[in-house]
Amino acid sequence: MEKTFLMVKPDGVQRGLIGEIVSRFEKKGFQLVGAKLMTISKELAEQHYGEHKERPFFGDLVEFITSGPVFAMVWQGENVIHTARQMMGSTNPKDAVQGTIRGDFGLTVGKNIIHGSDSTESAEREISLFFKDAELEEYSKLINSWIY
Ligand code: IDP
Repeated sequence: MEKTFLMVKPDGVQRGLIGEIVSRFEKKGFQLVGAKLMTISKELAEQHYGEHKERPFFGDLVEFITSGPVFAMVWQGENVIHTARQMMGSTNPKDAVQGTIRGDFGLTVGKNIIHGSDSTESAEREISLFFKDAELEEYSKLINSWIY
């Protein structure tokens, strides 16, 4: 089953949005297979956002993502990578449609509440950056037979 890496950023944690965000993915039918509250080191932040290291906002992005705890998660389900990105909304909350997480709760691109992997390759890379295999649970839920 497809897996993705999702993370409530420090602004989302501070604003008390962990429960709201987890709830949206649970209600959609996705299954949580790993989660932890953690503070990201500068090294991990630079690896995670490595593709943006030449961008002018890279320094601010690393500073922000390490500024307080994040809630890191792995979710699984059919088409979860793409669907989670749709549920998050556009990178800039001003363009994100209402009903999406960024559309409902965010105002600025620098504090856009949630991260989600954008491809199969980035999902695999990000899951292994943040989680050891032993931190991911494999379990079946009876409700899945009412979803699939
Ligand atoms: P994504 O988070 O929707 O995948 P990316 O383009 O991968 O978007 O950018 C990573 C993060 O960098 C964004 O979520 C946002 O917080 C931040 N970011 C992107 N563009 C800008 C910008 O122009 N100014 C400041 N921060 C930005």
